[in-house]
Amino acid sequence: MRITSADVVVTSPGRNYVTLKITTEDGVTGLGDATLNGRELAVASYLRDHVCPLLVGRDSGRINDTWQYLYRGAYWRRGPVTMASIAAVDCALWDILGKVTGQPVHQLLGGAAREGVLAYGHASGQSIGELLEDVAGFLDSGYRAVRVQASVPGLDDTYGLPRPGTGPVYEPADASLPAEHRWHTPDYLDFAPEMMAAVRERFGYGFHLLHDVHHRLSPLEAAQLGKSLEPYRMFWMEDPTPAEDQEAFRLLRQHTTTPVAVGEIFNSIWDCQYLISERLIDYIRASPSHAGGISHLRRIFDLADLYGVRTGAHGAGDLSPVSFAAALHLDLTVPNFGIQEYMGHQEPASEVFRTSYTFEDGYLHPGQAPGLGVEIDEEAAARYPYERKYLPVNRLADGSMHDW
Ligand code: CS2
Ligand code: MG
Repeated sequence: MRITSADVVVTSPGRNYVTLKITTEDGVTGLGDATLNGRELAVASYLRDHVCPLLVGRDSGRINDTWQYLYRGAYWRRGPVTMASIAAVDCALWDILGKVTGQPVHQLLGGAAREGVLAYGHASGQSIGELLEDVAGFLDSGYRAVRVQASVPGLDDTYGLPRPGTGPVYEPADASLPAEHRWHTPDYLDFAPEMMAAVRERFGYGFHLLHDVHHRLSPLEAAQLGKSLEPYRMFWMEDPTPAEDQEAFRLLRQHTTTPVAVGEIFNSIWDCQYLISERLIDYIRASPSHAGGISHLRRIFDLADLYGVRTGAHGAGDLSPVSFAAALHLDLTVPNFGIQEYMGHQEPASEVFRTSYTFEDGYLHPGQAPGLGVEIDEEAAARYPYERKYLPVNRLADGSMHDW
């Protein structure tokens, strides 16, 4: 069907989201998430000013050709802004195809390969005691997998912890300037095993235990961490060391059997290729909204399957319900599914995004609604105007910039 319009909706129901809405001549609409946390307007402009004019008049059903047209036609390839833009177009076109055919996207992808999508929740605490209480809540709610993050004694701000009184938000986004956090790796390396020991001692080994290191260690420090966590049978340690230095992951493999998950900041199959083909990771974390959409993420997941790497799609709250739903449709269908992050979206996101996915007994399901199963209420979206926000930055005690 011919595309008649493509519009970008920027809204901030609890946090900033950028959503692409494509409409066809028959009035069928499709949605794609184009949110790049902390740099949202760059993608909104890339779409509005450069991509949307190219979409009008194109056949909405030619998803593959549109992907190649936008990727090759840009000349300047890859990168978070370009690939988030292409991702939004791709997901919106899959959404339209589902609505036109009356099929949920997971059926268009060949149908379910499992009954449900294993989810992991985010437990956190300003202390180990507080963390344990939070873990108990997730286990009582039926979660079979829990990520744990706790405040590191001596460090004011640690990744993954809501600031008191801000609800589940832990990626504090300050309109003026990025919050400056302090980091000290030795304190963290001492604390992490203590945290995991406390969790296992209290709750045992009957659930999956995950942890996000969030890019902060050197390769050798990451190897030390992995070794120290082996007694606690981690499902994974995530982003143990910055993934630009991909050969460095071989050092981790030489020293520890703790599984490694990487990839939420990857935006193309070429970012993932070496770590996957060298079997240097166990889970690939790429997401539909950052890595070129359903079409491209499907290729990444298929490449991973060749090398025994399983999926672990990123699902933080700054990926909108549209991206989250797209991930669930892929999760349901790929042979090498691993786990799905489920941070949830803080209110009033549900005023703007009406979703069809469900969570029950530790498993998610995208539902049977045609397309992705998410609709946007543009009147509600207009009630939450964009506010410039930044992710925090990290500095060491001497003031050197570090990785947040
Ligand atoms: C984190 C993210 O959920 C995760 O694994 O790494 O919350 C990340 O901090 C945000 O997506 C950054 O915008
Ligand atoms: Mg992460």
